[in-house]
Amino acid sequence: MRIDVLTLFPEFVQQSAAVGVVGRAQTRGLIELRTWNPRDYAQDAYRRVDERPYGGGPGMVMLIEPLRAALAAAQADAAQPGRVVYLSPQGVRLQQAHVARLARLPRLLLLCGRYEGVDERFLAHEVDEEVSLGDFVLSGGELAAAALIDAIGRLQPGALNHSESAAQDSFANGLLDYPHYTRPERDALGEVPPVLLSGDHAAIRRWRLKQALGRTWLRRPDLLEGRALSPEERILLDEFRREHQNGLC
Ligand code: 9WO
Repeated sequence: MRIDVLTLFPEFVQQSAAVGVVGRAQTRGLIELRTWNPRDYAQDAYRRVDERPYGGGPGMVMLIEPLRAALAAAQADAAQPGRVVYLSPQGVRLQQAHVARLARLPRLLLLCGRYEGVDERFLAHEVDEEVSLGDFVLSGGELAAAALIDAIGRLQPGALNHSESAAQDSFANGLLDYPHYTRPERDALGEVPPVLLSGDHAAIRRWRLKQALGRTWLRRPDLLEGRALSPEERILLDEFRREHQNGLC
């Protein structure tokens, strides 16, 4: 998959994608990441990319022209044009299913805003979708773009090793993750749930599913609203609720 990023801070975006699973996806040729700096496409001697907002008020707005030229250069640099995504708090809230959809595209272009944002006319005519990671404000879109590149990169076929399989992910099944334990078995902070030491794989699978259901019910009941439960899941969640009511967990 080819990802192009329009950003005033190309080194930041490149460095954040150079490590870990996504860095490895790049060396494996699964992701090709290119950055384009609107400042390189500014037309005046000062390489201006921002101006004061019409109507007054604080801060600066990103100019149309350097963005348009940078986007045209990026689009022209590959065989087929790609979908343009702008990262901002005004966008559609991102969810894992949306990430999975974006990860299947052959090409994606991410637009990172700075200052108070981008001239609305550019957004209206050149951006295909606006995406938000959550209801908070950053000082620019780069950190959000880096997060999206990470989420997309790890879903590329071959990016994860077997032990890291995305099928196991929190949200892959619409539930929160179950709790994890490792050595030692006994610690001052507590003991490992005995079922995990039993070697009974069917019992372990049931316990984990029950914990995932129970945590989702406790912490993110909204996720259960939009999800049907199988007969087994219904029984496990009822068990969890009963034990919770009796103070057992
Ligand atoms: C800053 C500001 C300062 C004074 C008055 C109004 C203001 N609005 C903003 C603002 O929203 N700046 C944004 C910074 C412009 C677009 C890029 N920026 C950004 C993206 N901040 N947060 C995000 C973001 C992206 C995706 N998910 C969560 C947050």
